[in-house]
Amino acid sequence: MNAATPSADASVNRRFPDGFFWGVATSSYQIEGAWDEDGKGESIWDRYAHTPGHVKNDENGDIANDHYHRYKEDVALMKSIGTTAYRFSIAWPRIFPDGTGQPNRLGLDFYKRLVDELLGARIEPFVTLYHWDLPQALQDKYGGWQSKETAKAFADYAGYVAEQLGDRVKHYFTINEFASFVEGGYQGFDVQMGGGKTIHLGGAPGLVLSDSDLKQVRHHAVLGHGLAVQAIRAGAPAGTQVGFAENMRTAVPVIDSPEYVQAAEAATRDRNAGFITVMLEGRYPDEYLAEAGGQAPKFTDEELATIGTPLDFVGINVYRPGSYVEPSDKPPGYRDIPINASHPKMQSEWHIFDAEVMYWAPRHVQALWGASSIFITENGCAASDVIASDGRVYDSDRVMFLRAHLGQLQRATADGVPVHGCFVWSAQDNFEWIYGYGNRFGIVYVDFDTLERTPKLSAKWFREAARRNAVV
Ligand code: PNW
Repeated sequence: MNAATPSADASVNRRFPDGFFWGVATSSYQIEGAWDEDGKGESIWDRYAHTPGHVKNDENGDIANDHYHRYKEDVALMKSIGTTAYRFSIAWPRIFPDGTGQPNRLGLDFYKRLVDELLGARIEPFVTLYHWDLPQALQDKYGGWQSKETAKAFADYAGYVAEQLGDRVKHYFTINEFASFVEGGYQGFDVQMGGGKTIHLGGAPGLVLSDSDLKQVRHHAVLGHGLAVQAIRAGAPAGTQVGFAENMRTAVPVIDSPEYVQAAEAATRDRNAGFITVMLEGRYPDEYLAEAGGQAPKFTDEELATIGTPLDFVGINVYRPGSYVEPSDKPPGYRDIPINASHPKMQSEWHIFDAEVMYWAPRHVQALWGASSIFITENGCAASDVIASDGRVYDSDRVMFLRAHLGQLQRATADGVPVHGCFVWSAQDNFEWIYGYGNRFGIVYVDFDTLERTPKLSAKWFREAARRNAVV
C-alpha cells in the first residue's frame, strides 16, 4: 500500500517542548471587584468607570467577578481544566492606597493567600505589576505617567512586592501593554481595520495630550519598567525572573521568503520603537528620533541604560496582525499593503483574524533581539457566548481561534523559537474595559447576575491540549 496511514494520534508530531507552561491570564481591575475593601485606594479605572459615558452601559469593576472573595473556587476551576500557570496582576492601590508611603498589609495578604492557593494546586504564579489600575492619588498629584515621579513610585512599589512575595513568586512582568494604556489613556489611538477603515480606542485617565507630551509619557512608562526591573532584582531572591508584557505591533510578511521576512522584521522594529525596541536595545532608533524632530522625548544616557536593563524573558500579547508588508525599493525598505474589507475577524470590533501572527510575532522577537526566552502573555478572542439549553457553552469560534493560533505557535517552537509558555486570555469572562461585560473573552463563562462559572467548550479543548502538551 502506497498511501501513508494517518497516525492514530495525530498530535504526536504537534507537541510543544517539555516543560511548556499552559497558562490562563486575567488582570486585577477586570476580575477582582471589592473595589474599596480592606483599605484599597481608588484607581484611575475606578474613577474613569464611575464617570458616566466612558464605559458601555456605564458598567464598572466594583464587583466584577468577585474574584477577591471567590479566588479559591477560581483556582480550583483552573486546576480542573489543566492549567499549569496563572498570570494575574496586582492592584497597586491595594498595596499602596496613595501610590506611595505606607503599605496596606490587608491588600498584600490577599495576594499571599492567592499565591498559596495556586502553589497548593501546583499552578505557577506569574505576576503582572501594572495592568493599568494606577492609584488615582498619583494621577491627581503628578498627572500619572506624565511625570517621572510616577515611574519612581512604580519601582518602589515593584521592589516592595518582590521582596514580600519573593519566597513564593519567581516570575514577574513589570507592565502590561504600554502601547494600549499610554496611547489609549493619554491621547486615544486608531486601529487599522479592513477596507481602509479605522476605529478609535481610549481608556483611563482619558486625556488628550499633544504628540510631544505623549512621547514623554511613553518615555516615563519605559523608564518605570527599567527602574522596576532593577528594584525587583534588588528586592527578590536570586533566580527571580523578570520581563514585560507588550502588545507588539507585528508586521506579517505577505510571502514567506527572505526579502519579505526582512521587510516584516524592519517594520516590526520601527512600529514598536517607543516601547519594545527601546527596552530591548537600550536606545531609540535613529528614525524614531529623526521623525519626532523637536517633539522627541527628553532623556539622558543613564535613563536609556536603565530602560535597556537586560531581561530574563520577553512577554508578548498576540491577538491580531498589526499589518501586512512587502519589500519596497524606497526607504524604509518595506511597505504596508491594505487590509481587505472582507478580511475575516473575530467578535471585538478591532479583532482582525490571522493565526499566522502567532508564528511571526515570537520569531521576529528572536530574530530582531536575540531573545532566549519568550512567553505569549495573552492570546484569545471574544465570542457571542450563551448557555445552551443543555447547560453547555459552545464557543466553536474560540476553539477555532485557539487551535489555529496554537498550531502556529507549535510551528514556531518546532523551528527553534524559544517560546516557553502561552497564557490564554482569559481564565474567565470579565470586565472588558470600555466594552464592559458584553465582550466575553473567557474559556469559562460567567453569569454576571449570579456570578456562577461554567467552563466552555474551549476549556475542554484547552484541558486536552495541556494534558497532551500538543495541538489537539
Ligand atoms: C488586551 N487591539 O488589550 C489587555 O491586556 C486585556 O486587559 C484585554 O482584556 C484584552 O487584551 C482583550 O482586549 C487589548 O486593539 C487592547 O488589538 C487592544 C487590542 C488588543 C488587546
